[in-house]
Amino acid sequence: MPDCKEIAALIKGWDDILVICHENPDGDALGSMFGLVRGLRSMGKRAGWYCASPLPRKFAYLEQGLSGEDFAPAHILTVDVADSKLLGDAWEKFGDGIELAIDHHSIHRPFVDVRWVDPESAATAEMVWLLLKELGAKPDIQTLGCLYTGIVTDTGCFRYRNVTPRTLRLAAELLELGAPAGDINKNIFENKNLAAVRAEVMELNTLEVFCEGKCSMIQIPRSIIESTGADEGDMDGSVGRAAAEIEGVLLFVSLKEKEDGSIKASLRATPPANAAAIAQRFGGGGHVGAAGCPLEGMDMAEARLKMMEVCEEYLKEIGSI
Ligand SMILES: [Mn+2]
Repeated sequence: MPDCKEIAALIKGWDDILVICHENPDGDALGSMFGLVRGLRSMGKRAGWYCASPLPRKFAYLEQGLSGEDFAPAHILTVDVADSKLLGDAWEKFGDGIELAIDHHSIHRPFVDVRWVDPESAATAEMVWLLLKELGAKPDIQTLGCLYTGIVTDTGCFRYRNVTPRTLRLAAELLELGAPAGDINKNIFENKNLAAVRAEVMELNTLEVFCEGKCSMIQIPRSIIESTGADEGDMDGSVGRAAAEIEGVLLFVSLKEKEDGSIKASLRATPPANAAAIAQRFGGGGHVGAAGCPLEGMDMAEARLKMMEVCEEYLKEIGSI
């Protein structure tokens, strides 16, 4: 697999570059995408972006001041995309033209020949920062903010186990150059509207604990969103996640009903439990500490029972119950 230097050498010769991230983007997907686009533009290259989903309001600042450009891309790459399925309509639109994938997911499923995948990186934004330095890009404050956003969101503000000494060093460099870390932290972690808080309190009321106290689960039916009028982009799950922080809980599952009635599970795990191991049983994926999966063909009640069954089976397998 090529390393950062080789990827930089490849991109150096490129122009008219389209950068794509996954649908339902998180802070790392968007921070990596907009950070890379800005960095490439600082080198005088023409670069644009594409995401199959609308930009969540809380991340609007990542795009600010960045003019859209209409051009036929000569080179296309993806950032933070672990599987072509996560590209949404970008796969049909641009799939044939994708030449490079930059990603940090350990469960990356190859969809292009040239890949730079580093599961040691806590965020794809770490890799983008290394790449921009290698390229000699001149990051402005907004570029630094994008990269910081990617790192801070994928590490839960530097709290998760994926944080390495390098993560902190790379983030420190961004701060040294002027990334407005305090403002970004406030915007991402301490900034919620009232409807979102009310919705999350209702979520917490659905809390169930099972498997001898080692699993916790909450449900987010559409009725919660509808009755509170909460904007889903403003719900960061922090109230609901209190369920993951209960003493002794190894696995936390949040079941969310989407607009079309389908159910999606988000999982968080504390060692020795592995969230991705559960998600993979349902055709999903993610990291050891956090993962997600669809629960196809199930309504909320069925999803709840099935997930309880699989969690129990899994905890027995790893000897935790
Ligand atoms: Mn990521």
